[in-house]
Amino acid sequence: MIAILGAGSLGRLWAATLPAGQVAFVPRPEQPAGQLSYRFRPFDGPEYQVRIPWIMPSHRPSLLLLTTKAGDSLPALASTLPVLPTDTPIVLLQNGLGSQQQVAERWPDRPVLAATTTEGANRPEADLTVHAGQGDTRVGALNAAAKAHLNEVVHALAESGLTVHAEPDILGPLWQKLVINAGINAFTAILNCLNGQILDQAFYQQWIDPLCREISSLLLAADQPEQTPEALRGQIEAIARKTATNTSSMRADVLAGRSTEIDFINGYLVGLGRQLGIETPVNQMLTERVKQLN
Ligand code: KPL
Repeated sequence: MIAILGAGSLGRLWAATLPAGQVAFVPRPEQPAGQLSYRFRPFDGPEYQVRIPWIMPSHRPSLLLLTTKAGDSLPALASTLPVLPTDTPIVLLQNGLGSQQQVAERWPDRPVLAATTTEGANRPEADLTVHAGQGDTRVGALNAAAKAHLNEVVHALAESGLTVHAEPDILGPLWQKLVINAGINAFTAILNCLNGQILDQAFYQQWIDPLCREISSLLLAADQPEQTPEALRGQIEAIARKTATNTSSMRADVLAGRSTEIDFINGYLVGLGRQLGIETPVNQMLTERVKQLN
């Protein structure tokens, strides 16, 4: 049984696609008993009703999949881990960077893995989850205790029918996704527009090259493969075009009055720059502007 902590769009996508009877949600303390029921629209089929039971983490799930927002990871795990067996693998599926390291540092003896996905899911209505775009999910160990669990975790998640790969070094794919989110999400939130619409806006045109120069220097200093600012801009714009009609997760958070993941995206890059002695004024400006939106 896979236990999912975090019943947002991605948590609901995994719950709906994993085989029925082999998946459950972990309840929040205030959650009523029973099951979570919602409509699910698969990528290429008609909508149907999904009913997912709640499970207490003490019931020995085969793995715990954390699908909360990055900023909720630590508090959500702090209330769940005391009753989760210590050898249960924990898979962190958060945007950005920083929250994964915080978890791995706080629970060094637990098997902690991280995942990153390009699957697209959204909730246009509170009880409807839509699998909006097919992608793939990469999973890798974050600490030594997790290495022995990697293959079994990939196998278990692949039962969903979604594409799942094992990654020997998950930091690389996490960085790749961070670059994309750093170059799209804040702009869509500040400009209050769809992903594809940032490309024609003067504010984006003004800041994208200096932003990519900052990220390029940070990648090098963080021992990631060298990427020129031009190459980074090309990657960001390819995804902005591919997801042109999407509302980014950050814009959706702002519109719904939720806190955003900016501290784990551009804000993470500001903190890293501070540690490494690299100036990051554009990341700083984007972080401040997004914080003013809440
Ligand atoms: O990951 C995304 C997000 O919205 O967080 C992108 C790639 C920008 C797609 O919307």
